[in-house]
Amino acid sequence: MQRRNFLKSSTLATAGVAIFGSKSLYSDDIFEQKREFVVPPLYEGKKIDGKRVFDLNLQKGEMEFFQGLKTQTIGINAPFLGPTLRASQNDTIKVNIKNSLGYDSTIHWHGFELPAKMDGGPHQIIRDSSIWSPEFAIKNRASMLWYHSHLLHQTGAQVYKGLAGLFIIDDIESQNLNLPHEYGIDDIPVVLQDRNYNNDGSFRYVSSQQESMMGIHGNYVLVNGVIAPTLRAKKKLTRFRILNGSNARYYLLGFSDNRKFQFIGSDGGLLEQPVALSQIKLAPAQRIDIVVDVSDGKDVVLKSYRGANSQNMGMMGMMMRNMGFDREFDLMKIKSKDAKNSTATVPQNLIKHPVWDPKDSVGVRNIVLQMRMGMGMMNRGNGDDNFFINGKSMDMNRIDAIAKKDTFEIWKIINKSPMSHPLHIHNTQFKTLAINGRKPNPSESGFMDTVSVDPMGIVYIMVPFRYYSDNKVPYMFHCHILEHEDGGMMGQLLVT
Ligand SMILES: [Cu+2]
Repeated sequence: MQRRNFLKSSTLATAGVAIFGSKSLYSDDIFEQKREFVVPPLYEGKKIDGKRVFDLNLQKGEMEFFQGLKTQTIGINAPFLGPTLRASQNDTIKVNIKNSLGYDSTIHWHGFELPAKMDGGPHQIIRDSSIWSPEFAIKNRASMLWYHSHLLHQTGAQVYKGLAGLFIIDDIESQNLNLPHEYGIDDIPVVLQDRNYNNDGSFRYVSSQQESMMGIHGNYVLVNGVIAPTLRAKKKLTRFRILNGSNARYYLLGFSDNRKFQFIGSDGGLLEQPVALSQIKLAPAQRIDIVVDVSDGKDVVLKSYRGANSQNMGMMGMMMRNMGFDREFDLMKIKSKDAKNSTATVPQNLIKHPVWDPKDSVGVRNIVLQMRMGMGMMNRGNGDDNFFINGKSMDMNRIDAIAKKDTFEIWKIINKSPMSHPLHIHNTQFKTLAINGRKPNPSESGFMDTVSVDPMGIVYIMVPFRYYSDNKVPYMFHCHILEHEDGGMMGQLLVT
């Protein structure tokens, strides 16, 4: 079969013939299918008794990622993924989540500062056919957060099948900035997720020792659930809020003509000032908020450049590069010949960040990330875990850290393994103090809930714990390579 016709055929050829195994599909051909860009539906809930109420249903579904081939999926109010929820700072939200999956699940509010029992982690299981209704006031500033399954040992598999969605928070400060902000018009959400498929079109999840070690890396990248879509830009100034919703893959994002974009926001919200960049690395679970000028009317491709995995060392790094993980590849095309003039702008000053002095922290907490390499990697869960924080793998019955509410801690995250790990801490938006002995540059100075630590690297972050305490129910902190999280690289944090 000619490779350029591969995507057109109704059956998937051998696993080796896929975008990362076949360079030709990465040339001009990947957009041949002319798939339209899909904007996830916006869901702003209903105001009931002063609360913003959302009704979500975790359900089974079916998708046709490839013409004529059905893929069994799961989603939220949809066959795959969920709606973009939207609310404002200071809103109290209530989310009625019905589980119609036929098995247990959870929904975690990634990036939110919220009460521990509303967090949706492994302790807040939503049993099959039951409803869980978390309720909390939104404390976070304007930002794009997300929600996803967080069931112990099952997070990777459930997110892979589709249990994830976006959450946009607005605030008055950001609304006064005149940034592009019309959802789906000039403010475009982008969820990047790589997937593997079997010949019958079904998802192929972890099936080798290598995949459980490195995390699953798919041969196809879905953009809001669509492979290589084309977006027709409506405005000459277009904002993209991009989530790396992949289980394990890092991206080095940029545009095919190397055009610069304005990087305006990170995980937890806007930066103080925009930073002009032509490439930016995005680790699993991280988000970026960027504004791109498409007034030249030319087609341009959002792509991932070589170097996304260049930090990985030794045998691990070599293996990842040999498997083509570090290849450059296209994600989506942007056509802008019909884009209209925009009245939005990117101001020189965005918002003010509070000044956090490391001297105001109560101390330094060491977090050592380690993994066991080699044979036995396929054994999952129940004491066979291969991933560790401070020498221990996740145990729901053990509290690993106790922090005090209304304090700052400095976390010294030490990676003693040959691959990068994106460490995520629940219930906080922190700031980076130092990366491998250097100060963060302006593009690394935003609010984050997930920070990537290079192999054998050390990152210092300053972590606030605010608003809520609970003497019993912990929050999680963990690697957001979901196969590592499920394999034990997770700990429990009590904020008292
Ligand atoms: Cu990891």
